[in-house]
Amino acid sequence: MVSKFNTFYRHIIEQEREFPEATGQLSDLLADIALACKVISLEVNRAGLIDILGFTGDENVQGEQVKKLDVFANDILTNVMKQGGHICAVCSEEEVSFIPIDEKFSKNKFVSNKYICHFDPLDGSSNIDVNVSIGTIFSVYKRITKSGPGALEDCLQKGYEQVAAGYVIYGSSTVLAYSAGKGVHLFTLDPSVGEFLLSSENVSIPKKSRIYSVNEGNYSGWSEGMKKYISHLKMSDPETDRPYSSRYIGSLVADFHRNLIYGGIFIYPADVKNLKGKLRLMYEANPLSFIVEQAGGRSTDGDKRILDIQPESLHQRTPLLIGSEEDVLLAEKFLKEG
Ligand code: P6P
Repeated sequence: MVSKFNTFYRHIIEQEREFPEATGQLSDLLADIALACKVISLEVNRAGLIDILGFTGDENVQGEQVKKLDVFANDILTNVMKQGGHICAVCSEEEVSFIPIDEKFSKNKFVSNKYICHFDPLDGSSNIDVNVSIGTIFSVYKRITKSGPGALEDCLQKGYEQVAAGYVIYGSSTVLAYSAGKGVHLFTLDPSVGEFLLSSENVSIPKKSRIYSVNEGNYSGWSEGMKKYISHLKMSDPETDRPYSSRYIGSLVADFHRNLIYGGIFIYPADVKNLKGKLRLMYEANPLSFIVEQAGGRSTDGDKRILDIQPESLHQRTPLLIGSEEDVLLAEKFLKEG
């Protein structure tokens, strides 16, 4: 339980003071992201009331029907980032390529655009029309190139290079989770004052759980090892807390957030339809892996640590096993044994 009243901005400023070299730009950048997500939260919560539901008729780079709220969230985040002046490139799951941003967008010439951001502006958007929780996922890296607009090399860094990452879940309440490398902290939006208020500090994920989260509709396309692992979880053995409970919302941020708090393993493995898995490395796997490791959990593709994967392209996909450390280790063992 949190004993002190604190806002997201005050919290990141306090964290900033622990980094002597901090210039305050990362704090401002994170505050910009929180601002954009407050606006998105307002729209998501009004979506049922105004004619923003339904399809724009367009398709995104993933070939998925784009919902109007996806477009709205993408535009808000991109524009807030551009105006903030702290970044040299924006990479969005909704955009075919990265958006380079030159210093000219910086209102204050002394603000160097030394970061880059990756976003999944509204993950789980297929659930918008049925009032299931959806979310924004974000990831921040320091640029590699020295100045001017960002380049592709700035955008294709390994996940362990992230300086901050987090997500906002638009559910029964709007909750922001982030880490800047010193633990995972949760904030709940108080719409009456328009502030994210600290609700949990230094969140840690239970080392072992009784919850697994996977789309069992893909069972026939799984590897033998994956089939054996899920069957193992379903067997009755009180000594090893089995059978596990199956919980699958179909909205990654919602499934991840539940597992972060209660413990659990989320798996989206490779299958015959998705040979590289379905989830995106840069927009989903890396930021959530940063968070889960900061919370004491584990995240791999079944073989390699997600944060160690060298990205080859912006939209590349990866199998993902993420959550409670002991559960992920056991799942890896089944997958490797086949
Ligand atoms: P499936 C939503 O489209 C998403 O990207 C994630 O939020 C979610 O975990 C996954 O896809 C669900 O995929 O194939 O189970 O519907």
